[in-house]
Amino acid sequence: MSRWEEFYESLPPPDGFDDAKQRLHEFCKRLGAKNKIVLVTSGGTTVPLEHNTVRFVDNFSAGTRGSASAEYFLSSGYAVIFIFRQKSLEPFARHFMGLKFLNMLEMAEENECLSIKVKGSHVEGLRPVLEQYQEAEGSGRLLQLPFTTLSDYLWLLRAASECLSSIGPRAMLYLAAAVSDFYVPTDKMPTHKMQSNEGPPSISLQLVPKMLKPLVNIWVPNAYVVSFKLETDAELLIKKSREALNKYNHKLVIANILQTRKYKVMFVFPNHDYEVNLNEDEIKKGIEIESKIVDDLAKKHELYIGGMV
Ligand code: PAZ
Repeated sequence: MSRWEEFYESLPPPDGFDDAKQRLHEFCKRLGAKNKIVLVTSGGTTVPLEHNTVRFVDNFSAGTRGSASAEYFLSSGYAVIFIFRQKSLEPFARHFMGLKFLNMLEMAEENECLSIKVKGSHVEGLRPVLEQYQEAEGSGRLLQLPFTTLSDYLWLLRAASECLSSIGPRAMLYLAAAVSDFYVPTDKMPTHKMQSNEGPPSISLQLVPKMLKPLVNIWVPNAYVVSFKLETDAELLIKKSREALNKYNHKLVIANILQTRKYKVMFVFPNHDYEVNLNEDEIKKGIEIESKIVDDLAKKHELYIGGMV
C-alpha cells in the first residue's frame, strides 16, 4: 500500500461524507455532459491536536482567492464545485460579511412601520453581485461543500476528483486551499483535552503525503490541474514551483508571496513563467487579481480541451 493509501486508511471519512459524495455525483452527472467544471478549493485546513478537539493548528487563509475565483469562473461559463473551509469566505456572500454588510444598510420609519434597506450608494454595486448569485442558484451551477480538518478536506478532494474524471479534459482543478503539510497521526493524539498541569505537551507532527501525485496520475488523469504555491521567501518561489511541476507533472503552478498575493502572482509552467498583476490604477478601481487569473486560465483550458497544449 502506498503512503497516501495508508494515510486514508488511518483517517475515517468525515460525518456527512456519503451525502457529499452523492451530491458530487449528481452535480457531475447533471452538468458534466455539456459543461466545463472547475473544482475550486479554498481556505485553510485545521489539524486537530486532540480526538475531542479543543485545540488545533490552523493557518492564515481567509478564502479570498478561492471565493473570488469561483465567482469569476461562474461568469466565464463554468460549473463550479467549491470545497471550502467552514466559516471562510464564500462566493457572493463574501460581499455581505461582517461590518461591511451592516454599513450597507439603513433604517427608515414610515407610518410607524420600520423597514431596513440597502443604502442608495450601495445599490448599484450590489446589483451585479445579486444578479450573478441568482443566476448561479437558478442554473444550479454552484455546489458548495465545507470542510474543517485536513482529513475532511482530503476525503472531499479525492471524491470530487474521481467524479470529475468522467468529463476528461473539460475538468479543471484549481487548488487554492492552504492545506497543512503536517499532521498528528490518530494513534499519537490524546483522547481528551491536554492538561496544563501535566506540563508542556510534546507534539510530534508528521509529514502529510503529497496528494497531487495520486490526483494527477490516478484520480483525474485528464484534467487541467492548477496548484498554488505560497512562500514567504521570494528566492524560493519559482524554484519550488518548478520542482512541484517536475514531480507531479501537472499543468501549472500559480505562485504567490504572502504579503503581495492580492496584487501579484506568477504563472509558472515547466519551461516558462510570467507575472500576472494589478497596477495602481486597477487597485484603486477595486479590480480583483482573480478576474485576471481566471480570464487567463479559461483561455489556456480552452486550448487544452482542443488538444492544442
Ligand atoms: O485564502 P487567501 O486569499 O487568504 O490566500 C490564498 C492563498 C495564499 C492560500 C493561495 O493563493 C495559495 O497560495 N494557496 C496554496 C498555499 C500553499 O499550500 O502553498
